[in-house]
Amino acid sequence: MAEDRDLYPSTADTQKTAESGTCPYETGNAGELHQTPGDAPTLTTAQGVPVADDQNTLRGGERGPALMEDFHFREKIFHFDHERIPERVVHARGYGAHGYFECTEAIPELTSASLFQEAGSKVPAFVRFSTVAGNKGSFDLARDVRGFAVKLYTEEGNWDLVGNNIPVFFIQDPIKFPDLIHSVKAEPDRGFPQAQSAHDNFWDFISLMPESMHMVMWTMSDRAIPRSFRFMEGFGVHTFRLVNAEGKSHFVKFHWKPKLGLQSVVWDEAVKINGADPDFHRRDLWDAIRNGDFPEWELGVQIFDDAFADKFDFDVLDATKLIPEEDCPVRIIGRLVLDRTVDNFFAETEQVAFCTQNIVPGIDFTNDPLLQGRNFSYLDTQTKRLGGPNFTHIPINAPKCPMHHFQQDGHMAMHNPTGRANYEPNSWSKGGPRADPRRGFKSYPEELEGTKRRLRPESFADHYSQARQFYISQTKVEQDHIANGLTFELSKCVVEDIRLRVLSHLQLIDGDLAQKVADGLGHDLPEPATPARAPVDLKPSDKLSILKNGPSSFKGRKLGILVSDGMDRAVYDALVEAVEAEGGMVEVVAPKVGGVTASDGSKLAANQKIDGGPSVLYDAVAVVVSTQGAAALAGMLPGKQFLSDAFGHSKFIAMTPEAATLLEASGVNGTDEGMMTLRSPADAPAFVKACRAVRFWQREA
Ligand code: HDE
Repeated sequence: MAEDRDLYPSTADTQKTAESGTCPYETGNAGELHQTPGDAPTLTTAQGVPVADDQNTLRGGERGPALMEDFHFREKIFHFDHERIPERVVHARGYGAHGYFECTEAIPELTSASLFQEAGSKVPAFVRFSTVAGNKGSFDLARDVRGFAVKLYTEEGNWDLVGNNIPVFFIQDPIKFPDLIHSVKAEPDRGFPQAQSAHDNFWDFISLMPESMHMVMWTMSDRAIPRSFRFMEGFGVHTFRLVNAEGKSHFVKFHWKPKLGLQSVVWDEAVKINGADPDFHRRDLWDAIRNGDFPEWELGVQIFDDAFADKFDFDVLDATKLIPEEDCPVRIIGRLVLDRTVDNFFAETEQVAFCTQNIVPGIDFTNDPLLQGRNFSYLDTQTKRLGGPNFTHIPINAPKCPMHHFQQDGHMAMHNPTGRANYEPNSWSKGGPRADPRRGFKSYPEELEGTKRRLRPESFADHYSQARQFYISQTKVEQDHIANGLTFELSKCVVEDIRLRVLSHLQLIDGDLAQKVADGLGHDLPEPATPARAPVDLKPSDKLSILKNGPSSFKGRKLGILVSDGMDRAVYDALVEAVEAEGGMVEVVAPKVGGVTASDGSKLAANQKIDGGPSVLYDAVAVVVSTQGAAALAGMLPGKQFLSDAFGHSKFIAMTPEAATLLEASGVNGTDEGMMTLRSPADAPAFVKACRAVRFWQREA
């Protein structure tokens, strides 16, 4: 039998044979690169034929023509030619990781969904974070919404919660989605700009779609430039239903809350990070998981009923509106932990197919029109992107619970049941699976009535009140960033009428904001827009601000330490110790990647050479240098920028006294409480404690 298995290995075994194994560089066995053929598995063609020479094509004569019969060459090139699949039409650039979801509070009174029945029960999860507008090869820190798509492999099928890091959306009706996306993507005649909304087409569309004003306030805020996927919230956006075993339904909104608190970067930093490390977010996720610092989110639910929905100021089916947490608190019922990086980016992150229609018994849709429209789009787009209806056979998409159905054949069919019965009902004795009304999915029997019409309900008409609520809920620093974001984006619009049209909407949101943006653009304020319904004043909500929900420690953050030859090793060691005690990370930046020699003669390896490790890559910075080292760095542009940028981005900065020359050369005049001197190792803990606040915002004011 064992021999049979070797002769006819399963698909999984075949895949294993093709694995190249662990990289010898990672294991420190770089010598393995020069293995003799006897040490490694024999290279074969896809048909399993052993290959004798993978360096040279088959030729007629030494300098003669290549021969068509070279099946190894043709197969290799043919497969390479077909390696790419279409990128996602939106959310093309993304990064995924594996983990699990654990129920921390059972809610059987609200839902029969299997994953919420018992505190402590776990299901596997796969999460893909993404940007929306940019192509697959664009940069991570575009000003954009981030996708937060979660696939939970439950005992009763896959549940996909395909959310974003912003709790509302631009549009109310799915028929406008192609227009929205066309407007934000590269303009069709010129093929640019890439991965940005700062252009005429986007703002032209937005200014003609007042329903987008609330979402625009979010995308112009620092929510659209998160520091890390690990420090951002996720939202299901739509109102869904939870249905319990008795068939009773409650409305629900889903929230993912990062355990590390919220944090974003500032715009100038985002622009520079995109140059310094276009993969900043994916690298951050990879590094954190590989370092065992597993990112974690709490799953929260806002539960409400028809009575709440009826007295709520807005329509709970309108995806451009949120329900403030102060009005309906978020109840924490679980946690999501990402603890495993992907093994193969294409197989997992690229081929994962999220579909909003993937729900499980105990969860149901509402009549949110956007959600209903999405239910069509996701299944449709996967069929095209992954080449046919059998994308559920791909391991990352396959449920991890038993599956029995009569779907068959099609391109690349991997599940091919044996036996005669492939229809239902049938009269064969073991005629295959049957529907089970006791445990099968049942749609909530919501009563429906109405006339068939194309319309936008009156209850969707207020487009400005929640936009204003968002703005007044922000700190002064955040409000300034929103004004700056709008000013920057609109200044990239060539057509003045578009800028003025946006200003006419901003006046309905907040007069001061409109004035600031008008001043920034150098325009007089135009007449305010005429709203379909006059906005009302809503109470501010602290939960809408990032800075009011920031971290309480430096955990998960990174300190960049700029060092030079002759540096004080003890000060450096004390910094590392203090950061690690806090759960943070340290990266060493040096004039040369080979590292430096400290004053005590010890060697310190560097993670980055100074021009590859600008301060924008770090949450806070320290400069531990000798007098000569400081003078040498003061003569290098990246050395000076390390400090001037950290200062300009309101970061906490610590320096040994010898760094004075560099500080002066960097053009930073004077010091403030966000800058500290490291006179001895004993000063390190106080500095790291100060870093818990992440930024010294007083400097910006
Ligand atoms: Fe999506 N969206 N979307 N979207 N969306 C896609 O599906 C669509 C919307 C979201 O990491 C596509 O597989 C329509 C809201 C995420 O693979 C596509 C409408 C929210 C992802 C699609 C919306 C999202 C997508 C493209 C308006 C937040 C990435 C590739 C009715 C709640 C998933 C794909 C991943 C991807 C359609 C609006 C989130 C074309 C028609 C609202 C996170 O099917």
